[in-house]
Amino acid sequence: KRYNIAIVGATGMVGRKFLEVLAEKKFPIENLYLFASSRSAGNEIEYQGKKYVVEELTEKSFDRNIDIALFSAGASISKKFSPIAAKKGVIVVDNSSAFRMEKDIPLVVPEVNPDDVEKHNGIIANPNCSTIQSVLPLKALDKKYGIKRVIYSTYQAVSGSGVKGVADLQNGLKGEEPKNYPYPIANNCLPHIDVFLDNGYTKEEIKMIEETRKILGKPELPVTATCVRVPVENSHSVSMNIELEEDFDLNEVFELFNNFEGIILQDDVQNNIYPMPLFASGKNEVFIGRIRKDFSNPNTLNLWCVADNIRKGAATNTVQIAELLIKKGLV
Ligand code: 11C
Repeated sequence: KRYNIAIVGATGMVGRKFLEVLAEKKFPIENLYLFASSRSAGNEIEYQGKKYVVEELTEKSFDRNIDIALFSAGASISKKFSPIAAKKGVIVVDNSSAFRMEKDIPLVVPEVNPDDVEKHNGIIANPNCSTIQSVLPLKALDKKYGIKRVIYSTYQAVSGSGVKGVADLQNGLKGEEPKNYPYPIANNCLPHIDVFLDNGYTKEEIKMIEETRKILGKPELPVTATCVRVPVENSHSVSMNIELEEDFDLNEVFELFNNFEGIILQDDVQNNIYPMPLFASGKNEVFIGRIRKDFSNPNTLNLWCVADNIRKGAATNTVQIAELLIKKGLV
């Protein structure tokens, strides 16, 4: 069987990556519809040798027989158009933050909580990029030992801010003033991702905390985060300090990660083997390394987790959710 697929935000960084990933995975597409704002309408995009004209997204866009719509056009577009699409029988997989924390909307990472898709009411949310990569190792550990507390420190690439972030880094390296960030990102680090909230945290940090709890199904899990933008073009890195409910054996932990779908273990420090953003870029997996005991606290370990934020952190995970819907016969 083949499916009618729509992409909302088709001309953006993630929208284009959707197409790349769909093609790589040979996703069974019957008809493909590309939507964007009026500014991009009329542009042509090639998919598997055929040219498609980008249409302006309107309330009538979903008056066709569309099975699944992949949205990545920002939270306000998702808030307005996802319910319209869902009402017309389209299953929306939404990459924005619009619905992630809504009780009746599943927030899914297919390797971690695949069964949550079954509870959907027309909309499924794709988590924040830095959350997605982090919950894979957490799930592997939680199944075996139980997780007690998590401390995240992130090193996030400028592609997380879209083309404007990448331009700030590239132009900043040539000496130009920043246009997207409040300070230069070239040769700098900004402990500031998304807006600051009244409690002193950024929204990105709160997203990581709340989304982790929801995906793992542990609403009370103590989690804290410091999110930092670094002068790296693509792929986010996360330093994770994880306290477990019980003692663990490091070799057993290596084994757990080796056998967990979607994780690639890169941990051989004698030979300088550890994950790095430069080499994770272009890949769909989550890379884990630098696994070691935290001697300052019982039952605690440190690890370093790297993934392509536009692939596993966005497009790949969204397409995997669409594949999961098919696999489970939900579409
Ligand atoms: C960043 N994590 O790196 C953000 C981008 O909630 O989907 C993704 C924002 C989101 O800036």
